[in-house]
Amino acid sequence: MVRLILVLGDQLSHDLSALQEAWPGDVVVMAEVADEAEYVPHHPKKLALIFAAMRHFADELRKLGRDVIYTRLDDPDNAGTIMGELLRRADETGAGEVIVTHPGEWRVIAALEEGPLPVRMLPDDRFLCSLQDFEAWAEGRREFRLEWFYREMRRKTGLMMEGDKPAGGKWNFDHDNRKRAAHDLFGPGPIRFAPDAVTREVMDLVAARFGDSFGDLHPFWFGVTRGEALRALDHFIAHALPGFGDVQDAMLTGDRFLNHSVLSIYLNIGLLSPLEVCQRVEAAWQAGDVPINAAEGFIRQVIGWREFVRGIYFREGPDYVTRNALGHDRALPAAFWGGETRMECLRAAVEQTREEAYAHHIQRLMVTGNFALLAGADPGAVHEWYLAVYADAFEWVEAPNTLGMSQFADGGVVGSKPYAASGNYINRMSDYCGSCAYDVKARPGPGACPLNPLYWHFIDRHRARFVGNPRMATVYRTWERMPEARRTAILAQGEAILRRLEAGEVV
Ligand code: FAD
Ligand code: DLZ
Ligand code: SF4
Repeated sequence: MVRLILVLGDQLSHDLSALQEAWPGDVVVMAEVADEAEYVPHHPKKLALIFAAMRHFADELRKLGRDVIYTRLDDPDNAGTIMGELLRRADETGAGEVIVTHPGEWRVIAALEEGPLPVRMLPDDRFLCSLQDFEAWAEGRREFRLEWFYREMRRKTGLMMEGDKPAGGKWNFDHDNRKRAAHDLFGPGPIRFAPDAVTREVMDLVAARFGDSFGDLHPFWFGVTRGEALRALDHFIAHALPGFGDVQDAMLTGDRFLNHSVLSIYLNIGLLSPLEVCQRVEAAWQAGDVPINAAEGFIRQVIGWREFVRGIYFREGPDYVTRNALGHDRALPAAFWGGETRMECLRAAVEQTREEAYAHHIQRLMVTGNFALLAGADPGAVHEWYLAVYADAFEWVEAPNTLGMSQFADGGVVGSKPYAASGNYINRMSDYCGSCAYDVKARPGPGACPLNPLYWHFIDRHRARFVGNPRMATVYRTWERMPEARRTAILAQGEAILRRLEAGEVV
């Protein structure tokens, strides 16, 4: 009996478990469908990346002798959903079973499980920690902390290990990675690829169907094949990795990428595997080409954070994305969708997001994420924004970062304290404040940085929840030591800014 091997748009790996399971005669099904393209308003660059990479991958599979049935978005018979396409192909081929590698989103899993076709889901072994192994690690722990998980992953993979000891005598070189913004930090930037004929055709389709969505399609410079992704990896290792750790927390107006790898777009759709990327980074360190803090810092992000958030997403279950521990319910300010703002940090992060479908971690966490948190924005709306606007956004990785790490909507599953910060943090780590309409150092008043009163307003309104948290003790001591009159003035200004945001006024 023929079986359908479903390959989703973020499963473009030749060693995918579903492809390995295929017998001669099985048919690979790939489909561009409206349902996936429209469930959030994806950035046009993200859509072009996924569809162009899917088409190139299907061509590669055919060249390898696979039988592939591919549905284009503009196919007049396109059923519009993954399940609809599977049913159509099952009808055509007489297939009685679907084989798929575990999808990265509960919504897609439910659609497959609830459909009329028998579906067999195989583990996604591109990840280094299986869901069972994460469960075993998490079982019985009072709280989940990245550092402990990361050490297990180092031991498990053997990456940067000397016997059972971490290379260099320390697990974590993060304290070396706190350089502030300075113009000598300018990084080399990611490698850019010219779109070929296949990609240009996809771009025309995306422009015609999704041209009104938030985000610039042009210039499109992402790689869309494994070969290009490997070149992007080589480029990163040769040019940006040596300085990776030092500037991990910096932000600069004139440099959107600094020394970040911009590899998440390739890792998350399967063009690169996390293990091969880390092994290449380890080899560069062993060869003496990159310092230990750079190699360790990078590997920690990939085998630590990336695997950790996936474990949490699947462990916490489908309701994770609806959590709202802090009871925040304001609309997301229009500035997130390109509306006017006088805040330079926010304007710069949103502008670059619109143009690149990319922002680095500190921009996501400490600019857009921090502002949404302090403004009390509905975490569901914040989640939808991040899922839509970044080319690397898939729910398994986006949701725990947004709802957990950034918005504390999960009540502390991902992080032990909220990532809330005043303007001082942004001033220390970036050059944004110098060209801002607001003064980051001013006392409460119309020209003062809004993040400062919003920060203290956040601290004050969530006092009951956080005052007992040892990691927040200094913050509450500082707040409570301020003269009463000053606190009252700060809270009044914070309240006024929140009212203005609610009224849709420009902040
Ligand atoms: P680098 O700084 O070069 O880091 C190297 C790699 O480490 C990344 O490619 C990525 O694979 C991994 N990594 C680093 N930090 C994390 C993290 N916190 N969680 C998971 N992997 C990590 N990452 C996504 O891949 N998709 C998302 O949708 C996404 N949404 C985010 C939303 C918010 C609110 C925040 C705060 C972070 C989010 N991240 C997300 C994590 C991180 O910001 C991105 O992985 C990173 O910016 C990607 O750029 P890069 O490849 O240049 O990363
Ligand atoms: C994100 C995405 C988009 C935009 N389009 C498609 C598509 O048309 N066909 C497809 O198979 N996959 C697509 N994807 C990826 C899926 O949404 C993805 O598999 C889930 O989000 C799980 O990570
Ligand atoms: Fe952002 Fe405040 Fe600095 Fe302006 S002054 S860039 S709003 S932190």
